[in-house]
Amino acid sequence: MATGQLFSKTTQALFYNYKQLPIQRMLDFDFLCGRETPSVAGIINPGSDGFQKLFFGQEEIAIPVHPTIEAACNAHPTADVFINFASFRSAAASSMSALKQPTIRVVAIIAEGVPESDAKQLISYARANNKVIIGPATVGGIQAGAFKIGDTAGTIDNIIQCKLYRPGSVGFVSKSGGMSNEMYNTIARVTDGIYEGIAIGGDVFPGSTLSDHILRFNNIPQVKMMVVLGELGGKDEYSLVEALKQGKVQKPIVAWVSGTCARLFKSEVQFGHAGAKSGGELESAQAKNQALREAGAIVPTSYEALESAIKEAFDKLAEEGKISPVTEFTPPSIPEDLKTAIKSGKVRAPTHIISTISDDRGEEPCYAGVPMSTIVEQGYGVGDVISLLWFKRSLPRYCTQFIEICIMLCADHGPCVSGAHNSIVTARAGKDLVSSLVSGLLTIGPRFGGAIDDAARYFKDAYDRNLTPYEFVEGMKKKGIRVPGIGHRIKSRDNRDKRVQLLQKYAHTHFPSVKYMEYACQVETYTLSKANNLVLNVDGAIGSLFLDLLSGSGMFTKQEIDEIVEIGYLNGLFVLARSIGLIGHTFDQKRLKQPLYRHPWEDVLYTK
Ligand code: Q5B
Repeated sequence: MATGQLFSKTTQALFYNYKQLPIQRMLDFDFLCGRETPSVAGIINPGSDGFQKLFFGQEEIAIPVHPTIEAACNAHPTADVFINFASFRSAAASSMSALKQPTIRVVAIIAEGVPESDAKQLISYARANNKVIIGPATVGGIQAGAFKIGDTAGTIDNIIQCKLYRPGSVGFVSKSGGMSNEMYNTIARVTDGIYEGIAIGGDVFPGSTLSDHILRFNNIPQVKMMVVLGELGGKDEYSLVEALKQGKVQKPIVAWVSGTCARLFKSEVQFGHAGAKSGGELESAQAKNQALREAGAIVPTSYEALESAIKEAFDKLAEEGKISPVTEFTPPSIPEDLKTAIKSGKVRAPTHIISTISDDRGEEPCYAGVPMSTIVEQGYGVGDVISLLWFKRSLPRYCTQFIEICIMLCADHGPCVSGAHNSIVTARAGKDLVSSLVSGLLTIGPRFGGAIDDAARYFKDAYDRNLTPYEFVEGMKKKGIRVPGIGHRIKSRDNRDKRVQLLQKYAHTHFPSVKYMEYACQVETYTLSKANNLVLNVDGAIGSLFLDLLSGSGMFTKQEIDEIVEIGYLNGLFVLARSIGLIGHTFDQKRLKQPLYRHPWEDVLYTK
């Protein structure tokens, strides 16, 4: 790289902290300039690694993510710029760590509020080791058509307008990042544009000074003139005055120190930057402008006259034949992000998912249109929530209470049933909660707990077709199908299932009609005539009673009832309820520190 050059069209950076927008802006700038390689080689996201997808023009690229600065530098030995987007709390430590890496040459520190003592240490280390710091409290810098730090120069539109996608002849340095955006525009209007622009940052102790960059620009042949935008406060501009006096700068400098209005205030004013306050006459904008003027810089009489001063200086160089014509080209257009295009109404895109039960986009989540606050403030219960999320409507309280009773009654049925057994064995095998729960849930099916839907289907079909219990049961037998909802391993005519009785009692009291349940009871009377354990079980009771709820509540059309039965909503009640018990069994085993379960040999019939 030529003397004085900080960057080139092949410069690559390591980006500290994952900040999607500034990284994407760097890559968009690269594409605009026709760079062949992305200017961000790697991202350091402390503690995590992998890849981050970003766009390079129209293509998506995967940029490696590294957990430490060392790892990133080892992986990308040619990336010599470190762009530090750490917070002010960790900016100093991470910057020092980057400066200590042999591969890193330039460190840009974006954070504001880095302690001055830390900044001084960074500066002295960088100077002793021939490294360059830009910042702290900076937006960064840009070499037109080659390399850009983070958010420098703002949006792509601004970059195009300021022709920053190709080099001009002006070296620009300022304290303020915001003002540098403004100046890129001004300079583009009256010259052939920026060659390089740096914002050194507004802190009292910047990592590199105005004169550091001016002296650098002086050595870059492509830079034909320089523009400096200083500000009141500090003495940085005087080192430039000194350099001018010593004849170290041979190219024209147009300079302006802003903050001349400070005198209009009665007391001292602190402007936006930490360093932007006048400590005395010497640090005032007027004094610094005067000193620069006397040292040979072109200093206009006001900020408003700065543009014409730049124009004059540039035109003079052009007249003297010192400006080579810029090769103009139309930069490629950057494809707009889909999100932005949709927002502006330019495009429409098909969605991939349709959802009708809940919405989390507004101020508060809604279940079937009912906001969370209503659910809480109006004392909704779990039954009401199920009613909203499963049935997409607010059912009457007697219905939602029935749902809650089903859940309470089916929450557990001891440790010996299939589901609990599986969860217990899984928990004792050292598996986690979700594995133990799921292993229990997987037993729910046509024999255990998952007969509610089939019970509802068959009872409904038989009742609606006016089949007698005899015709129904014998018809099922002929087809070789056990009647879902009938039969139990331990419950019988003499040991009735209390849950079934409680559900029936509730329905008798609250439901307008229990015709399906009564039909199920008639079926039970018939099956009990065959065997003592062929009782209406909890699945059969819930299945038949839910038919009564659906048809008796007047809240569902016939078509909706058919759909609910067809899709099979009702096993969901058992799944939801029994999850409570399965979780309980899992915790129980873990609390009791139960060892790995092994089934006893004595309990297995080994035979051929
Ligand atoms: N037979 C439940 O059978 C069970 C018959 C039948 C006609 C029937 C059985 C069955 C339908 C599915 C059902 C839900 C497998 C049950 C639940 C939750 C639980 C569990 C808990 C909890 C029990 C003996 C004879 C045979 C069979 C005949 C049996 N069922 N005929 N329709 N439904 N029911 N499941 O006792 O002539 O000798 O060959 O599949 O509704 O899961 O607590 O444990 O909360 O956790 O093993 O309550 O009824 O009887 O198989 O030895 O059969 O009766 O054809 O006749 P068993 P098996 P045959 S509630």
